[in-house]
Amino acid sequence: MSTNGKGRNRTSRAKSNGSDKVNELEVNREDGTDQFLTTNFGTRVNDDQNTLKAGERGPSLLEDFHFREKITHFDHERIPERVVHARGSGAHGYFQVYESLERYTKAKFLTDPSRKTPVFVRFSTVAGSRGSTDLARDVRGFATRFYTEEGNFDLVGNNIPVFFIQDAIKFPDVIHAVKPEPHNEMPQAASAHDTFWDFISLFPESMHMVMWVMSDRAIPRSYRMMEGFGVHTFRLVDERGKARFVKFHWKPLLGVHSVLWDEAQKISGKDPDFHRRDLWEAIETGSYPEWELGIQVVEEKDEHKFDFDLLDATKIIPEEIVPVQRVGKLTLDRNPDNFFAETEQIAFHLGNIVPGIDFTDDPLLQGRLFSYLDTQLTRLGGPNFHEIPINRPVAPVHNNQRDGFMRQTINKGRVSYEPNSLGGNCPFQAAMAQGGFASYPEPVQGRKFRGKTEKFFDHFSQATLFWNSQSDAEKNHLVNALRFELGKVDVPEIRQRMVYLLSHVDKSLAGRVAGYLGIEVPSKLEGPLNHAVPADADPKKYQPKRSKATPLDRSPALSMENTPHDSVATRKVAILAADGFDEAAVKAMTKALEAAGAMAQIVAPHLGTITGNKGTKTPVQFSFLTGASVLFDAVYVPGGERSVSLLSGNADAVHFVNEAYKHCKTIAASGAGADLLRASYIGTSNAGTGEFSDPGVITGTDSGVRTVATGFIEAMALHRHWTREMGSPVPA
Ligand code: HDE
Repeated sequence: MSTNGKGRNRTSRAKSNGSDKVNELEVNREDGTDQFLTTNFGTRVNDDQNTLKAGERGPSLLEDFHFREKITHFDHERIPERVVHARGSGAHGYFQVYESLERYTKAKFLTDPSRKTPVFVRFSTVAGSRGSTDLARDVRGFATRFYTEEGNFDLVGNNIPVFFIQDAIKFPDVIHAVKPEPHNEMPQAASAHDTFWDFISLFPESMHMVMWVMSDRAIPRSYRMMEGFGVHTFRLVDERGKARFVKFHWKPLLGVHSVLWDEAQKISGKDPDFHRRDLWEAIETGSYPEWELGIQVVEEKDEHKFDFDLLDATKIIPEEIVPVQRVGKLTLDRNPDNFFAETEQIAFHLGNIVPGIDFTDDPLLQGRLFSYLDTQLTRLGGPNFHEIPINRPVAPVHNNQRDGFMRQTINKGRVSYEPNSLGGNCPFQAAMAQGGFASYPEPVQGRKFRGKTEKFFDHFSQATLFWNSQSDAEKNHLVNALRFELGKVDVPEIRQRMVYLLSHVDKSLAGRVAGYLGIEVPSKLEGPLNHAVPADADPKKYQPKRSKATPLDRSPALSMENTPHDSVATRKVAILAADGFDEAAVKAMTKALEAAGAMAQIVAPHLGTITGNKGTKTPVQFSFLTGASVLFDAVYVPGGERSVSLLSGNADAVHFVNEAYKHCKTIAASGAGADLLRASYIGTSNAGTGEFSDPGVITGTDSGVRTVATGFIEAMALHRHWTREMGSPVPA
């Protein structure tokens, strides 16, 4: 079967160099350069400016086939957006395993280190519509398709390792609760509203996930600086048929970093495409995003040795208990040619699996296995979405599935059933030795049952573990996130129930949130804690129970503080300058930053060029109108008396510095540049001494700019200087 005639029917394939999918897509690419404009059926168009009319001022004619084709196609350009994860962005790349994992799995892409397996990754937010901001407080989707020689494998994960619910049957409920409220469709892309917190306050099962979503993880600095998680426990199966449990992780080589909530809200206005642009630009400039694939492997005999159930998607396996082995690398190196054709039409599905990997009975995973295929029927308009170029595997496809809307394959022969004698019983089944997928023969027994086993009811131990593992700054951010979110809730009873639930995670956390909301933490509330109880069940059985044996007080791996803080690669630095800036200092600073992998851009009072102290005209990338501190990681102010005096008298320039300071970013100044810092809040914060002792504020002379650059780069690698938040709040 083929729409391209080339390659797809190959039964033996040359080894991949990572470009299999690139080549496979080639036949579908269209480029109008130097070509005539035609109709969809190839007739060259002579007039694309005027409709065909009866008479010079007469009515349009039905006969105008070109007009009707053009408008009809336009009328049908939109398809339904994804019901969740509608807002997203993606890229192509490849995956390569470091060394054979044959000790765990027979999956070829995990056992052949010489092979570069093509991938497509789509990142997303969950709740917002297609056009919503990238910077919403939300979980991020991290969905990876591996186009392996044995078929597509889709690892459809998130940037948070747990989920709100344990059973797929609650998914419509949690999503309805978080989506804009149905009567007025507000708010967009935000969980800060009554229906979400109403649901959560009645549903303690979500509390671990709530801790993560209220943490800075939900406002990443970049898709390139997020972890990814398969969330569920899966299985790896080796050549002999032995299975082990596995959790999948993606570890970003740039570390895990986030922005502040105030910053996120401002970015949403200044550049709602911030993450999309960041990913696009990184790839265009050759700074290819990279992640290592991590696996946590658990022997089958150890299935029950944990104080939580491996099938419960609201739990992690702490890395301190089962270490993450880094086994391969994912690199994203090519932007899509067309957003709709590739990023929008990709249809991920957990059921896209290859021999050597298998499912578990996690009831969330089991439900997802149904949902992903089902949803594409509506979104992509019928059962043939697998033929869309981005969805086609690089492995050959032969089966007896036929027809349906938009069928593209021209199946040859009279046989479309099996068994058959007329077609030599082709296509034929593959034995396991020939790569046939055979489900892992997991023993299953028991009676039909709707319910949960006991370990599933420990809703708080890991929520507390997460809280205990956060740094002071992270705790403050989490508290503020809850204050913000619950502060947007109107119904007092919902706030009450929420602070009560929080008190089961940590009393000080609950107290700090309640204090801000101006309420008491209730010592008891009427009714059960968990309201998600079957009609005939005993509510007592459904109430949360903390596990008695908590093996860990804290897990350092859960704190972003412990992520690598040693690189400024791909970080964006704003150089604030105006006419008269010190050219030599800017040149030396730019050189040092670029050598460290960072990117420097000039922000000035106007666009075009500014003239340095040696008379050189220098291009400006942003003005204070088109740029903003929230779009940068750090700020440098070079000397040059005139430049600094112009900037010090410019309220936008002073605001730029104040805001960067408020958001705990690294700020450097050389020579007279320090005067701009003195004109900002930083000056007053130093009690008028004119000296700068704040963490992350680096000053020096213009001639000594190399020393300034060294300190600047070291401080910037720390990402942020959170201790500044502990002082008095900066007015910006
Ligand atoms: Fe999804 N989810 N999900 N989800 N999910 C979809 O599939 C669903 C869940 C995730 O970039 C939908 O194609 C159910 C967990 C990502 O295209 C839909 C349940 C995790 C994406 C769907 C979950 C995810 C989706 C909507 C509870 C992390 C975006 C459009 C059982 C492990 C993929 C679509 C992309 C998308 C259903 C829970 C991740 C409706 C029923 C847990 C990254 O099928």
